[in-house]
Amino acid sequence: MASTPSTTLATPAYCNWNLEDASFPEQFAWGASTSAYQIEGGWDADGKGPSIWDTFAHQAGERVFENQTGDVTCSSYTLWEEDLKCIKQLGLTHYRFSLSWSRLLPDGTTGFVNQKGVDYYNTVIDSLLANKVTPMVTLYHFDLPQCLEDRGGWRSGATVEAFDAYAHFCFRTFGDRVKLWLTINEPYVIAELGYETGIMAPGIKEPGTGAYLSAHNMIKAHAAAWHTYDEVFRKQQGGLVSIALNSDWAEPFHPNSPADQEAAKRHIGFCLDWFATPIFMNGDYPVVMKSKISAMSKKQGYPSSRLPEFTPEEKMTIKGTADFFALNYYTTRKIKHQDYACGQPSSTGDKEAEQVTDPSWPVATGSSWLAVVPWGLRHLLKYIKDTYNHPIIYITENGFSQSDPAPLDDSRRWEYFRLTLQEILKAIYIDDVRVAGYFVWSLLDNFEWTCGYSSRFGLFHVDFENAALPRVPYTSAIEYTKVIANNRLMNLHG
Ligand code: PNW
Repeated sequence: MASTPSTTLATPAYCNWNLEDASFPEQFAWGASTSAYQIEGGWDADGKGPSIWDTFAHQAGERVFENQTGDVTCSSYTLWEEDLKCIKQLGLTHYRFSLSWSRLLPDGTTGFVNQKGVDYYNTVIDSLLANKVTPMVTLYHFDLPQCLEDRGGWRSGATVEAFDAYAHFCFRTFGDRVKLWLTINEPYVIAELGYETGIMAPGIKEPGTGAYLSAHNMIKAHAAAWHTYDEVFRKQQGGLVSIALNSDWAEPFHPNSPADQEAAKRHIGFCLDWFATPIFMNGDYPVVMKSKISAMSKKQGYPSSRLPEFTPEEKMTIKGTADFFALNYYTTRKIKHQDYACGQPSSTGDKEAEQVTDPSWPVATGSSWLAVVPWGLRHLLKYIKDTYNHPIIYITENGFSQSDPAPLDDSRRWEYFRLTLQEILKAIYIDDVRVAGYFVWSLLDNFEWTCGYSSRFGLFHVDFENAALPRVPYTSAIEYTKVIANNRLMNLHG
């Protein structure tokens, strides 16, 4: 069971500070991650209800690259055995996947349970365990049941209750075997891209209010689910529950400019801390968010802050509702202070920080936003250690995309992984950060949201033109297998 890593964090005697030779801690979790909508296909198979991503991708208008959809994608709903082969080939100790809420509960409520959906996930979980692979299960990865969105989605308190009931159902149904749970994947991305800019499903454009309101409800939903686990299931099941938070690392554009230094802090304040401060610290939003949004709302003529408030009871309920820290890290930004005088409300305006990518940083070929900055992860890990009371941290996503068509020999990309793993070793052995595991995004090339199939994040290549959807390892998969088998980076010359 994944609790604390069993090794101490001091320098092992055999580590001569050549990080090429240092081992990862014993029991280190080596994983890969996926999510239901991105890999399963079978969008309406066997009684599955539609999710907001089914609706969003089916709407014409180039919301997704070339109007592609996740209708079939890797077809993991029917080809699970193929995925299992990939997992076994890598020698993963852990596999992170998500449950499709509307495959289990077609209208989002526990009023009707789709047994075929339960059977599917039972097969996945049982075969992982039979192969000594620990499942890490995300309850919700962007694919809200459409029926719930029709009643307000994450802007409505009703979704908080529905999520808690769904979580209860999942803990009851799968919790005898699943011991590592994540409630929500990247509430930041859901809030900002789903309910503020509308770039992702459900495509709501409510700048200045949509992100804050939806995030408010997601934090409450997470806390409710954690309490359900804590009160009803923990004693018997003995698992751990957290939430997967994404964050960039941020550096001031002008290192000596106090304004840029503050803006860099706000970049993290308005992303990671937005969720981590209430959940890990005090049940409330970061002070910097409260003061900025309140001042900006006032300037814009609002009677009160556009950031909702938690009641004292809610704060008590939210505080301390995570059993470990789950971090998704992809990139780093340089941040400039930027005055926002415009009257139009927007969450990015509230932050008064402009993000710039250093032109010297390489960019992953499949994602224009993904500047490759491995050392940013070390800084972020240290920040989490110092800010959130030295938690156990699982890096639940990290990866680098290639554009389609992608060569199987992706040695350059493997170099990015290697450099990243070296930074994790520094975090563990030099900074004393308690990193308990690392999960590559993603096991397979898959439906990369608005980029469709043009952006390939997989350790395994999937040929989407071939009806059999064959999975073939990239060089990165072969190299990752060696790292996992040895529990350390291999010396380049050895
Ligand atoms: C994550 N950004 O999303 C998700 O958890 C995955 O489903 C996704 O496939 C993966 O990262 C790669 O994109 C993100 O714009 C989406 O910074 C957007 C951003 C970061 C993460």
